Amino acid sequence: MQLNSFLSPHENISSKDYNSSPGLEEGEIDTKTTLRTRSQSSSTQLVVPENASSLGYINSQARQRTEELRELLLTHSHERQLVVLQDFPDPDALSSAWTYQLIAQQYDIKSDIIYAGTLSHQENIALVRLTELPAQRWTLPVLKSKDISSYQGFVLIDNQGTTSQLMPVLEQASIPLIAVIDHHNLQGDFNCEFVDIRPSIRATATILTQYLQAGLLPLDSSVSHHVKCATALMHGLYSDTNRLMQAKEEDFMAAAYLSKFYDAQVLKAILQANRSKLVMDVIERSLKNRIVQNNFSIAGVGYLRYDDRDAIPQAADFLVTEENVHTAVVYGIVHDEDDELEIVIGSLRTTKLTLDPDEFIKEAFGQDSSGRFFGGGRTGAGGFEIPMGFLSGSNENSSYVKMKWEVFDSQIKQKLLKLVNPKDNPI
Ligand SMILES: [Mn+2]
Repeated sequence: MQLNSFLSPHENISSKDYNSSPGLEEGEIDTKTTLRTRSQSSSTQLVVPENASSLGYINSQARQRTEELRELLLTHSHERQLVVLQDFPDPDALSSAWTYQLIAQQYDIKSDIIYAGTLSHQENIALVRLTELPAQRWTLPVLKSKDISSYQGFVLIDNQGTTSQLMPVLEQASIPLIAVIDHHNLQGDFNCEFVDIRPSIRATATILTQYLQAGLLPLDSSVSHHVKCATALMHGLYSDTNRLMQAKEEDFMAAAYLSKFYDAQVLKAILQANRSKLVMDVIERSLKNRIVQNNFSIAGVGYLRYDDRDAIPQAADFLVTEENVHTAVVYGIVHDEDDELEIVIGSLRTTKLTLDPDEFIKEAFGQDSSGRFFGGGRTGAGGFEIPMGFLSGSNENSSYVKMKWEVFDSQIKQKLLKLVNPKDNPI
């Protein structure tokens, strides 16, 4: 596939093309002297730096986190790091990771952005191609074939390690987790040097943009990869906030800053990427199979290829637009022909303000034997992945294949309907 060849693990477009601009001198932004608070100080109060015209507004919490990150990067300068994304990275993850990579370069930290799954959403593929975003696909066998001992640590961005297959291998190799930067609800305790998890923010791209604004890497519109990175961040912000409709003040502030650097033409081209026929087919199946109860629309779409995995959230996006539906859940069995692996993958989309996707998914599916949840979420959206264990793997016998789907389909439906149907179990 074109995509895979573009993202061949042997290809490394991450380092040599980007000349880092000179690093800021330490203490160049002195929060104590250059900031004036508008009113009584509080951790979320907006503060206006003197150079606000060029950097925009950032609140004191963001500024403090930035200072902590600066310290961290100084401590780790000259090291090599891995930036680990969820298996199916979205624009928010991809753009945030790239921004981190560019920031870290200022401190002579060389990082590789990796993910184990695939890019399957047409917009994500367009984003990576059009901005030459330096993410690399490292499947499990690729990771195992690498000498990862040359990395002194890894960083999780837009995820907390629960959605990456690479985690166990990194843990086994004793590569330390150095930082977590995310906006999803907290999914565990982290014993690492830097944690910036802010669920009140709608996109990780906002958090990374704040680091830029606070001076970790001032963008320059005459630098081509700065423009591309700003475009990627804008796309990340757009897609995680439902085209800014769910954006909050800080997200708008970040978008305002990025608006001075991004390339509107490129963003338009990314957003206009067409759906593949396979995605259309999955949407069709979701429409045919959906059941609507109590304003929930639930649809199982059967089997789909690994590369088409992103058709599931797109089908959920579509189902939630139906009149009288506030929440859509779409799921299917995704199979990876190379690894003979099968996994149930699902997506939830909701427009109901009082429904917390994170809580809903955790409540519906519970935890596995090691206490791990099958998924979680953020505002308006959530996802889950349920391993199929012994039942995983393809089978020639078509009635067996059909039966296996029916078993999983009814089990998932039953768990969802328990929450959806208030007669049985009010939420
Ligand atoms: Mn995100």
